[in-house]
Amino acid sequence: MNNLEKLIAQATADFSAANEIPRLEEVKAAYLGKEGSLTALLKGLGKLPPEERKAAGANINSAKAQVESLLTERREALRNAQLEAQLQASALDVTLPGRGPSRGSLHPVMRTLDRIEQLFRSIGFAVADGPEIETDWHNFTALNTPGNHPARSMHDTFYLLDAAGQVREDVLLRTHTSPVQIRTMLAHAEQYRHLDSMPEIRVICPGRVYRVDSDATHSPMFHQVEGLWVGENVSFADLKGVVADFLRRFFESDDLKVRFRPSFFPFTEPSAEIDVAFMHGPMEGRWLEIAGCGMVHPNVLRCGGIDPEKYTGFAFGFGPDRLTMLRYGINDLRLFFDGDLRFLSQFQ
Ligand code: 2NM
Repeated sequence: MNNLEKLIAQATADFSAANEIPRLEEVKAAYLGKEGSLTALLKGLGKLPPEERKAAGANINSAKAQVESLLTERREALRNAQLEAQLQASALDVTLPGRGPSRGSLHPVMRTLDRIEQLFRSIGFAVADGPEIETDWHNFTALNTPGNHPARSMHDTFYLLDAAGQVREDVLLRTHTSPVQIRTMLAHAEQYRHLDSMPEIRVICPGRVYRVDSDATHSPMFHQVEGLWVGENVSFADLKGVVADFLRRFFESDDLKVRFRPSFFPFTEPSAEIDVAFMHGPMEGRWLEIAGCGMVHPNVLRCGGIDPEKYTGFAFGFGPDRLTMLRYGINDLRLFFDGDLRFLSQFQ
């Protein structure tokens, strides 16, 4: 074997030893690069005696052509192998069953709302809703909440902006569903205005409400269900019966303890907090605050167009988010509103 044949044999061995294209390009430089062995041979031609130059030049160039074609061949082979590997890796198994659309499910809080509506409908309550963007009159004034009440401050309530970006004092995101009760009373009073007496109002108002508050137990948007029963001779005793009966049915437990603890709300007088205690399970014997209630304040009835000398009423408010947490043993309220399917799909 002459030197050029050895060089070609060595290049063949070096190229096939290079298993990736970048490595191959490095090896190429050792032959064809500026400092490469073939390049050096070509440069050395000038030092040969003139009569040998032509034949030597032809031999070197032929060797160079062979090395280049070996290189191209190897490059193609590596490229094909790479493509083949990629195709293998992303291969589709067409025999697998199709994925299809996944089936959604009701949000756990909506399941609770459905259940609450069903229970109240069964005792003759209607279900009403109303706007989430409210006037300050419906949300506060009509609910006997004075102008300087802290709930009216921008620290507690989301106010809307006008077109110039200035805070409007008169339009807000409702902080409770009570404005729906005001609207219900006004519509009812209007509907029966020509009669001596009107039929009773029995209504619950489930919906979203908004407050400036955010941590593990408070979300800036949460849910409420408020109830209202107005008629002649509606008493606190009726309130206790309706609420205690509802709670026992909601929690499917006859030995649930229910307690009414005196409290204050601007829109009711007298007012009470409602506590429950489970007589079995992990929360056994612990009092949990679960709702507020009271007899509707005469000023509120008047704002609803109803004569407080003739009619009385009771009202109550629950947090269905909390009821859902208790029912399913959930400890962080924010899980309800993150939209994480790993959480939500557990409530099929
Ligand atoms: C509560 C507690 C006490 C309530 C009062 C009214 C209205 F509009 F009839 F006056 N609706 N809801 C009320 C009363 C709500 O939630 C804790």
